[in-house]
Amino acid sequence: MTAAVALDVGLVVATHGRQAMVETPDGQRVLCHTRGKKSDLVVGDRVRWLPVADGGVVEHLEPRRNLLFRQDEWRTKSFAANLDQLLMLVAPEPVFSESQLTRALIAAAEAGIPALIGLNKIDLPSVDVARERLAPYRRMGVEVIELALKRDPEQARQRLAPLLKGRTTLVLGPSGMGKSTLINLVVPAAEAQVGEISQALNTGRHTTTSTRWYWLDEGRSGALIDSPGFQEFGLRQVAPEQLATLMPDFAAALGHCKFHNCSHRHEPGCGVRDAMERGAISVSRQRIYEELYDELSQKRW
Ligand SMILES: Nc1nc2c(ncn2[C@@H]2O[C@H](COP(=O)(O)OP(=O)(O)O)[C@@H](O)[C@H]2O)c(=O)[nH]1
Ligand SMILES: [Mg+2]
Ligand SMILES: [Zn+2]
Repeated sequence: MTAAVALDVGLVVATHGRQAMVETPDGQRVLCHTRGKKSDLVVGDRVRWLPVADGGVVEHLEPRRNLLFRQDEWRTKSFAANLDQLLMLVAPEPVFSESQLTRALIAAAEAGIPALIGLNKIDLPSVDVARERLAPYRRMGVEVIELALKRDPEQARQRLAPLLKGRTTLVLGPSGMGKSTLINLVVPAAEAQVGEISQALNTGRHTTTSTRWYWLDEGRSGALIDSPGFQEFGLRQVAPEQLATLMPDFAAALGHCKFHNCSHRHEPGCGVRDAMERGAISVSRQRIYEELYDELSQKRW
């Protein structure tokens, strides 16, 4: 028997510096320290830990099923691990960035994590513009869930319940889209769940600077992870040649290019450009592809 087998298993529900709040299978929470200078643990990690006088020490990280992260030029920022799905929340107002949406979807595709889009605030008159902007995403097979989290919470709850049930879902979205409204709607005693963690980890109760794990049900079968908003969403983990394979509308047009290493930008006999001309790929998605291709082709310092 190896030493690891004798250790207790646990789920990381919050991290702060070199500390991690680890939840045991029976729901106890233990404040653990990590060994080494810096903790690489993220919310959703499965670990093995050892009880010590004032809590625990994380000894071992179990292999991750997946990890959602952004890779900016200078640093990697992990969102969470072992996810069943990503829910990208957007709204007509404030106007969301389609580039950010696409970047998040590409990062999820690269990590092998299914993604859904939640369109919130459908009670606003500007919703038609937002629907129009999301039409290409629907066409390429991304499910778009229409919600009015504040205006029609009952409808929202009914719509979301079957999608969230029994799964671990990371909720991402720029600020102002309704993430807090969503958490408060579907998570029982949301404030209490994070209040305890914040107190133990010594982080402010209302800060949105840390990632939080919320159980959806008493049986602890489904969970939401709330993550702070982001400004940049770097995708340096993706090679430019890989981009089209991670964008479903582009991927559907692959396999017909004259050149096997076609960048789908200016080569003759390009199947992707044919698809663009047929209107199968939206103009905004073309623009985002170009922008990303350039960005990812730039040499790192
Ligand atoms: N019109 C409208 N406003 C909403 C709806 N849901 C949330 N909001 C508002 O949008 C604002 C941002 O919501 P919040 O949950 O704090 O967003 P967060 O920044 O993503 O956490 C708040 O003023 C909410 O009241 C909705 O269904 N309709
Ligand atoms: Mg919020
Ligand atoms: Zn091509």
